[in-house]
Amino acid sequence: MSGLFITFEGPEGAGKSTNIKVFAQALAQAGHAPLTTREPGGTPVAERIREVLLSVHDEPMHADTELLLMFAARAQHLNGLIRPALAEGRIVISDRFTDATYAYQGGGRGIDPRRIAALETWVQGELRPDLVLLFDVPVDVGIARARARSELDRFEQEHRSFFEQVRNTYLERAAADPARYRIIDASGNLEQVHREMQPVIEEVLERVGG
Ligand code: Z5A
Repeated sequence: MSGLFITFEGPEGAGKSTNIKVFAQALAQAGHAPLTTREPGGTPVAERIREVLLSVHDEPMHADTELLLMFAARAQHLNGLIRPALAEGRIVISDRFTDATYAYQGGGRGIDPRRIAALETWVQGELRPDLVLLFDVPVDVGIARARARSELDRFEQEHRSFFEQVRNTYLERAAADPARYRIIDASGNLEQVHREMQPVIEEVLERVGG
């Protein structure tokens, strides 16, 4: 038995965390029991690694350290939570996954995507998300939403050009594999974004039956 692995991606402030709840609720109403989780994090050990990744430290974090910690957290998350849930046939919805590594560590920090691909194969084997919802929002809109919300973490303190690279990398990846990616225009109000998400909810329900 194998479930369905769905990821929510996008630049900061795109509304992933807000909309994942609506998406999961729609699946639950149709009789499913989706597991929602997030990266970096998702298990106690991976959440500890998340704290290190998001905190501001007295010394700058090297890009390689950041990359390896992302995959360390992912190995824990995959083996401790995602794979067992998929093996039970569940729908797993993760707020970010390896596309974020290509976008942030690859696009944003400039790490060669071949190095990311090597770690991806090592940690994940053949496992890739079945479906990626890419919440796309202009950088200024995303930054304004995130900044209005809370104190800035280590990533949120980056420059605008960093976030432009992140957004462009996401869009390039979606364009290269349209069968797996669904782009959601996340620039409108929440009601408009929910309408954008509706066809994807229907598509998922068709796939899982319900
Ligand atoms: N990261 C990485 O570098 N590499 C990796 O491999 C992985 C992650 C897995 C995780 O931080 C950071 O880790 C992330 C990338 C990096 N850093 N950044 N930037 P996080 O989980 O804390 O941050 P995030 O994933 O970016 O979450 P976010 O900033 O909260 O974005 P969001 O989940 O897409 O947005 P939200 O929380 O749903 O909404 C943000 C605010 O906007 C909130 O107040 C909402 O009420 C509001 N909102 C949302 N949608 C709308 C609409 N449509 N209209 C108006 N207001 C809205």
